[in-house]
Amino acid sequence: MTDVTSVCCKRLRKWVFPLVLVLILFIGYTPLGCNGPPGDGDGDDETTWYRDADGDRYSDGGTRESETQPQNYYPAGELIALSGDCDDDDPTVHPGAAEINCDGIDQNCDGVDDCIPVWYKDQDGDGYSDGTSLIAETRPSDYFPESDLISYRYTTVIYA
Ligand SMILES: [Ca+2]
Ligand SMILES: [Ca+2]
Ligand SMILES: [Ca+2]
Repeated sequence: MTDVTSVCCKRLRKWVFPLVLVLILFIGYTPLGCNGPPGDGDGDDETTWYRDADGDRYSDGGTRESETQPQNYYPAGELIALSGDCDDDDPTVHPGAAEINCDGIDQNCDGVDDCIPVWYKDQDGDGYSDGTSLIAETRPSDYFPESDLISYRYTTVIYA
């Protein structure tokens, strides 16, 4: 005669113990349990990443929260500034970049394209410049704008 209790215990050992083990492993890697390893998608290891699409190390201020590094996004420690890049498609444009005079592009992201007038030297006043030019806000003595001269040359440029 078969012992019912003994058969029942064997079945219990065969199915319940593996089931308990699977449950322990499952709970260990879900939000119900401990934090899983970085990159497991459970959201416990999310970092703020800052966008820098042109690689000039100035972010345009765009961010993402993610456990893994998205393309064109960097951690704060790898960037010079976390915002302020007014053209994140052009690495020559960012705060502190050298401004090119009056080219229609705001290289240093200060909100304006610097447009300082260029003056051409014509000391004797005959309408012909000797080729010396100067970039300054106000007209220096013996210098004239291009529109006032018959001829000018771009040989020498002096920044005031
Ligand atoms: Ca950038
Ligand atoms: Ca840029
Ligand atoms: Ca400019």
